[in-house]
Amino acid sequence: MKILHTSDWHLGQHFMGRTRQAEHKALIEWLLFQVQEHQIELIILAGDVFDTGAPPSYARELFNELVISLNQLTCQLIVVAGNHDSVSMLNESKNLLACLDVNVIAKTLPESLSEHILPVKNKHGQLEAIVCAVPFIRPKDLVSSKSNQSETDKKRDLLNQIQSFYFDIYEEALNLAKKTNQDQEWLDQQDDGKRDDKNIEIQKSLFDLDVPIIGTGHLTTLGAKTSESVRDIYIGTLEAVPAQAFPPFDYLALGHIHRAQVVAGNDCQRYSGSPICLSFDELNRDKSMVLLDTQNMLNLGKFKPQLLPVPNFQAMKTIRGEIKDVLQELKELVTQLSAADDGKSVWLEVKVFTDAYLSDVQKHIQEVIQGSLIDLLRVTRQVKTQVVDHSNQAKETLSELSVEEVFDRCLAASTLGKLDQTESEETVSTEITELKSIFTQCVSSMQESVIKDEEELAVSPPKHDNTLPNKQGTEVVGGADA
Ligand SMILES: [Mn+2]
Repeated sequence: MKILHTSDWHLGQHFMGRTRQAEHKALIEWLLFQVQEHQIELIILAGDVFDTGAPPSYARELFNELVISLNQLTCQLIVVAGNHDSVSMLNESKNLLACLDVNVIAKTLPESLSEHILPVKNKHGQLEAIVCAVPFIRPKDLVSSKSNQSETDKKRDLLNQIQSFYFDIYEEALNLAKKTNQDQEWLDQQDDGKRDDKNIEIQKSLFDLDVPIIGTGHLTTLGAKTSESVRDIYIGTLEAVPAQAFPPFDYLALGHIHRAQVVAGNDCQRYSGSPICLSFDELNRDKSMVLLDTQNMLNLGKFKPQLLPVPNFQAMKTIRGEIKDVLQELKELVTQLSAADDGKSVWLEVKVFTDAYLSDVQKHIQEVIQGSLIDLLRVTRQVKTQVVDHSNQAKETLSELSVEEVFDRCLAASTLGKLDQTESEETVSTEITELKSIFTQCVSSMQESVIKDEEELAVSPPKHDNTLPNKQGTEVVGGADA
């Protein structure tokens, strides 16, 4: 049986003012062709089906049409929710979709693990795989947070909870696989006596041995390479889950990271990546889906994942450099496009290294691309004199600098200070001013509370009753945490 792993479709994405409707439509058409071509019987969509919790109607319509077409092709679909998906929105049609061979798992249910275990049968009703369908984990679904826990303890607790959740599901899946093995043994015993050969053969094949167990997840694993469009997700305070936290699935179908990659060097733990570029920094990376064949399990004892390259449905390009080089490259691109004469547009991002104002730069670019098929989506500028001179700072020590000076240095070193941004310079300078004023307020309120503490210590007699809450102290701790 052929199984396809994909993720991060982000149906309904609005990309810098452009719709992805045409691309997603083309993607689904391509996918349906692949289903027929490779006789795919199951698709696992590992989260972020939709870009938002309230996707536009056309995105829902596309998804519904896909469901109908897959059903006609007797291809099953398993969808787990990602961090972009709304649990309630996906659950709305869960029961309806179940009638069409689509399993939707939107929420982690530690109290009913069996909900996450999906036996997958082929067209002939034989068990081919067991899928442990785990969506994006929201910590409140797993843990009840304890008060007075340090960040480190919280992280450790959460990681343990995630790990046990995965292992509990895996164990349940193993039991299901074992149960089918026991049934197999029982059938083997029947072989000794007289039996109806044909019937036994059919029954035996129903309980195939060594059924592969496939896991899913929508999270960041340690060391995974992200891209601009990936919204950082923290499961509570946990920024990444180590690969060792997962049970030994025969295949782990991951979502969330848009660059296709294997995890921890294991060919059978993979991010399929998004099928279309969701940000400019995903360009020049081949987009693909992962094809699995349960036949591999019988022949090799493990899966041998194959990549299905996804065609590019919308040309996108980034041009970067000094303004004169950028303009030159643009002119060449305009000539190329008019020669190709296929009516296909190019979505363009320009990064200029310059000290000039952005509006001037934009004007020059617009002049060159006017009337062409180039659709300019974003211009950013990188200030040439950005390299910070550290020579004078080398001899400085922290104690020589004021608190405000340290903060200014931090700002200068941050992305805000680097001015490589989409917003105008005015927005950025307003942001910097605001940040500085918030920082000054924080510092002065901290200084005030320190003074108050010192005054209290000087005035009040030594404490006798330790059980009395110290309001002042609580506030200081709260302030430091925030
Ligand atoms: Mn995503």
